[in-house]
Amino acid sequence: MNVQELVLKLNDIDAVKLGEFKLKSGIISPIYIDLRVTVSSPQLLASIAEMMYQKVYCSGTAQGKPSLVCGVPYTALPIATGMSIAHDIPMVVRRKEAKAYGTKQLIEGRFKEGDNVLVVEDLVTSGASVLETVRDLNSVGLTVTDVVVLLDRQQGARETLEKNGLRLHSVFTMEELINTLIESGKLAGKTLDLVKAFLEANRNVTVPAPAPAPVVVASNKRFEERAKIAVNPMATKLFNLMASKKTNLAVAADLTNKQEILNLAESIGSEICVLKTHIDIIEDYDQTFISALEAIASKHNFLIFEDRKFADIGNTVKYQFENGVYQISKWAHMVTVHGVAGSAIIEGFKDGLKQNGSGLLLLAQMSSKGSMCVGEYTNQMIEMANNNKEQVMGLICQERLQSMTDNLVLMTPGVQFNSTGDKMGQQYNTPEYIIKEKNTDIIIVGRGIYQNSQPKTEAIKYRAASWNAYESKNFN
Ligand code: S5P
Repeated sequence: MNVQELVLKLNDIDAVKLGEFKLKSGIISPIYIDLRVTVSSPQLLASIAEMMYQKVYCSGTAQGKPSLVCGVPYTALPIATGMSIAHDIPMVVRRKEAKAYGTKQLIEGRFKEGDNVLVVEDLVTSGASVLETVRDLNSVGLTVTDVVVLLDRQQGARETLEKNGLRLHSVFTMEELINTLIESGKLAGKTLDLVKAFLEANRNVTVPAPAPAPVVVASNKRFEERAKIAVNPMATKLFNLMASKKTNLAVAADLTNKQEILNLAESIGSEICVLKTHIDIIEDYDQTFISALEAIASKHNFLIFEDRKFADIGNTVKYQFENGVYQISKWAHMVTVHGVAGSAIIEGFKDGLKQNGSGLLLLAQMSSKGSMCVGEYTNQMIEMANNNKEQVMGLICQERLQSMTDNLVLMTPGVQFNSTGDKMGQQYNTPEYIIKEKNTDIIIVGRGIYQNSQPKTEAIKYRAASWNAYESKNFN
């Protein structure tokens, strides 16, 4: 099959669409090539994979056969698979997002450092997506010299990739596609004018370098230093409290009877920096509970964290925070907030936070199996925290990502010494792993302590494990 025949076949299966389409880069285009439909035409798909392979290895520019081919979900994945099977070249797959749990691999498949990878994409526009793929491959020690695509939309990708030391091979360009459509009478008149004008106007799209891959990094500052950087007053208070009391243990007091919670607080109060409540699970709740808990908190010097997980519109969370039976804003030093409603939710807390100088903890990642707080959602939560430093004191997360700044307190639930999980989706890691490997600041332990027959003895062990892990880190 030659290029003209291929283009007409793609046109026949509706892979070429004319109209108004928003590209990933945000540009509106009058022509859109949707190669996803090729999965419905296996013969054509096999030919595409072969033509792409030939383009790289018969043009004489590529240096020998690659060790691996890399497919990027979704469109290019079946193409790369076809190439891998036909030429017996093992494949790796670059995930769009690293999984939050399990093996946490960004690149799936077996490989060794230094392996050369041929990146296979369906099409390139500006080259930004390819650069992201290359970045992730490089981050695990793989090298990339050649990139093959079916279609080069001729909007700057070739130049951008060249600048980054990458050779781009394309089976056909947008110009060739359009010429073929014109010659066969499939593109004419006003639509043709629109397409031509668009291509001319968007010939060279410059792309900013892709954002760095999400990596777990340690803070090099001690809590005392971070207290000075923190903007939210409760974050400052908590950093100072941890530094002076020498504890980064928070306990989740998920008991349903107020006296049981007070007994627990009294017994472990000396070991913790924070006591976390779920106020709405207490069966015999009344206002006396709060004053009693506050007295214990000031005696033992810990803060009270109400894990309300607010998630509604600003107006509703304002009521939920300040009113109702619990009047949370009056006593909680910190509360948890989900980001599903968008950043305007913060507005609902502004008045209430002033009452206590308290702070918000945004749920950036969750410990439960199948959590949807991953990838772009996590990034958005970090951004929300960075944009609202006065209100947001920290994040609930499972790891410290590069974009999590030192002013934020990072708290991690899902911690136990001797369990990997429960029957309801909870997943556990050890204190050492969370503080030392995942670089967060505070462990939150619930059942590991309050269900133990000796909660105080157990709290002492958790405190020592997480504080020693903190002290063993490298600081400036
Ligand atoms: O992702 C999360 C966020 C939170 S706040 N996973 C969690 O488990 N939590 C809370 O931490 C949860 O509501 C519970 O109160 C505590 C963990 O308790 P454990 O008994 O599983 O240690």
